[in-house]
Amino acid sequence: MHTITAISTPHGAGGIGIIRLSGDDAIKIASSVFSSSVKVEDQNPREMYLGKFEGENFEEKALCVKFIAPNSYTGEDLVEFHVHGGVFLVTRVLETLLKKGAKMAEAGEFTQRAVLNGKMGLDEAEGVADVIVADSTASLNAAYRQMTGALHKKIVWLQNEIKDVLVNISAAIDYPDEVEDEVYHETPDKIKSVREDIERLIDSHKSGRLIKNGILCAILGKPNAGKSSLLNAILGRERAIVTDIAGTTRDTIEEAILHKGVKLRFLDTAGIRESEDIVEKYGIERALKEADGADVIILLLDGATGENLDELIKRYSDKKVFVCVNKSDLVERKQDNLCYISAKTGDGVENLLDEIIKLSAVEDGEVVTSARHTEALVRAHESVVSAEGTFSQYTIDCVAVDLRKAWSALGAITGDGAESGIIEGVFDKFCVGK
Ligand SMILES: Nc1nc2c(ncn2[C@@H]2O[C@H](COP(=O)(O)OP(=O)(O)OP(=O)(O)O)[C@@H](O)[C@H]2O)c(=O)[nH]1
Ligand SMILES: [Mg+2]
Repeated sequence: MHTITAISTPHGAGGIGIIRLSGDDAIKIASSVFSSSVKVEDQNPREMYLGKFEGENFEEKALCVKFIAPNSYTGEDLVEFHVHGGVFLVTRVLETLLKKGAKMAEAGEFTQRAVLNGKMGLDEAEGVADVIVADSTASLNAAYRQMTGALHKKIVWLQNEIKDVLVNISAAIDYPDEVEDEVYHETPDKIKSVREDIERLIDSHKSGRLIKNGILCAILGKPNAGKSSLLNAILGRERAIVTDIAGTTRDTIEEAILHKGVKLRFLDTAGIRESEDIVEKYGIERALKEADGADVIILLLDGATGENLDELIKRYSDKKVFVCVNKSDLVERKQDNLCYISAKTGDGVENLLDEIIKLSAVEDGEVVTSARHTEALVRAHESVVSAEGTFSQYTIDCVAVDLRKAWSALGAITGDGAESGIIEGVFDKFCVGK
């Protein structure tokens, strides 16, 4: 493959800048610009050498490390230069390598080559991208597991199960007298077990999505219920304006925290009531609209006055709704069946956060965090369900057609047999240099 190059460290001044070269001419190009006590060709792979990088009208003291195919990130010959992390310098190094014949790498092209060279599956490459953008312990851990092949193994295992059934079916078609009974006996159970595993993976996406994107919680309630006070109590700082005037908050305010390694995003909203004030009306419309996109609704009641929020509970019946009575510090007689908090004293707030993060808890096994993977799993599921239906109604070779479809749908996850359009689409989202 032609040799590509890119700056792999972020754009900006830093301690070091790393420029990568990968492809057939990587060693040759590196050798033409870098000199040390040992020529690049003779250097030991994976060992750093201190030497001189010589560009047009400049020199730099640099470290060089080479990797020889297939033992590199891309599976090709790969060289990295570690230089001082000045924007001007790093860019000059890149320009030098381009002049020497390397081509500028596209976004994610190093990882794309790793996939094409069989160093990792498509899903593992997506895990790499997720590790880079992870912003919570939970999302980082999920991305790490995906990058190191946990989901990959599961998908390959499912594909092998399907392949086994397909082999049996073709044996049954070719030698009907010898194997057919056995196949008829075993096949439904095997297909059922594949279907159940796929269902579990699809279900895990509910938690996976929350782990990856954070759990969006909209705080809703009547004016003065204490919504902004609750946001401030959660953040531990005075982010939103709090007054005893009903209708203080107009615009929605979003802020995020990490609670026990999980990212929680909170939306403080305008208090819901009938209003003639045009600005407040807009605020209320916005509150309801943004809450429609939330994962969790925290319905806050004012414990000091008591009120009815049935209408809101009905509107969000398809979501996880936590109904909380605020201002517990003012409530004398508490009812057993209600959840009390106090935004003022902080009472019950930690408990509420604990309850919210339980939504992202994964029972066991692998968790699917990607919408692309879920979509492929849904397609695989449809075909497996159809195979089950076909098995009971028609001949066994029809089952094979459906199972082949399921096998291919699973392959789109790992990249095994995936069309090039799918693979390119995945790498569009990567950064240059990865
Ligand atoms: N005693 C007590 N007062 C509270 C508590 N939470 C909020 N308050 C008071 O209730 C009043 C309204 O609080 P806000 O946080 O502004 O209420 P809000 O729901 O954001 O109101 P709007 O923005 O108008 O919709 C303020 O005077 C707060 O100090 C609480 O837990 N205990
Ligand atoms: Mg408010």
